[in-house]
Amino acid sequence: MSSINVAMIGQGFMGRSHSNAWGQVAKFFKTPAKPVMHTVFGQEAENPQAFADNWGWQNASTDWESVVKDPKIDVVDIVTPNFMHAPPAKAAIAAGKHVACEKPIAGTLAEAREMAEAANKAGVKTAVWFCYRRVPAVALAHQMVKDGLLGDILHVRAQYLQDWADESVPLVWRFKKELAGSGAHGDLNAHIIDMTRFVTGEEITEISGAISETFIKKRKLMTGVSAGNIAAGLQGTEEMGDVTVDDTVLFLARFSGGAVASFEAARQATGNQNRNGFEINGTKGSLKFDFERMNELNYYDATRPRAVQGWTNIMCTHAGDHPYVANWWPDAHLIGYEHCFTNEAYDFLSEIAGETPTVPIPTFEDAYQTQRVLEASALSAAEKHAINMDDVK
Ligand code: SOE
Repeated sequence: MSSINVAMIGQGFMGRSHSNAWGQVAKFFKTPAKPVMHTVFGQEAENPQAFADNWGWQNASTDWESVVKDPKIDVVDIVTPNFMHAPPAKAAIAAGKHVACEKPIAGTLAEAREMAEAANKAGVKTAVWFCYRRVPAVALAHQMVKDGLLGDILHVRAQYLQDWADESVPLVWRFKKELAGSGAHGDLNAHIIDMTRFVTGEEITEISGAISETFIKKRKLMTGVSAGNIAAGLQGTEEMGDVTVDDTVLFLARFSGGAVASFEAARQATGNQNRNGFEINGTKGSLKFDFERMNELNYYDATRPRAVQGWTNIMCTHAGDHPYVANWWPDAHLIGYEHCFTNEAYDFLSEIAGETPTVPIPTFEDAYQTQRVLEASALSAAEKHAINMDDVK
């Protein structure tokens, strides 16, 4: 089997999930080429050598510019905070590399546009890690809508609720505008915008009624380098710093097929850990998904005789029937968060090799469309009126 050299720019939470994916993918999937974990970049203070040793990268570097230009590298994978997506992505594209990048594609719409344009012009393959597309239940929902099981889609509700209300959560980069671009909006709404665009197969055409709020305005300053990992229990000092991004953003939307939609991203939805999901109602039926029960998809078939209609809880764990499942464990043994990244690494390797991925890849162009929706919603919140997506480029 041929091999393909991967370099990863950044570390932290996503660096760990991507390293795991690159390390696992050829063990569980029949990949067209074997990914070699060639080089990882990290800042000196992050100790990239220790990260490389732990995760199986062959080399560590503190100079991302030389890494992305290295002729030995085929794929550049970017997992830095959002403000640092565009510089390595554009440099890698200019060097003719295929590029995978964490979401949201960029901190600003202008950067997202430049990245998409550069990739289109260079003709390299790109992917943005909207990992929830690769949950088998979400990929199944996409297929069910495509197969017409929901009929015409009339109504979409999407929410991404997290519980970061506790003030012990320190001032990680996700709370700083200059590093993240926005808060819950780019971090969480980006996922549910992508997921609903993916499942419905439609574009968002209009945004209205957006509300943006920052409830927790100060958090404890952190010591040391942020691993960006709330769950690891980062420590804060007694000194406080300003939160400069939103923590709650709601908005309404209209899809190209005419459906109306609501989106909610909230960081202080106490009691919701990673409650990321949707409900989609169509003329022939409905679907419900909640990541906190990620192996399940709820389906309501409204074409059945009224007397026997009811919600069906589909366990998406059947190797022969559900996307990706056959590559993991025997039927019914469930998968988790990290599997979505490995599924995605497989799809990107397939795409690079000219094979059809299991479900479509969110390319830079695709992620730029999601970023336009984020921008339109931010405009609607600031200007307090509806925004036609044609006016947001
Ligand atoms: C933090 O809010 C975070 O890790 C996001 O950045 C991820 O994209 C999300 O899926 C889980 O939460």
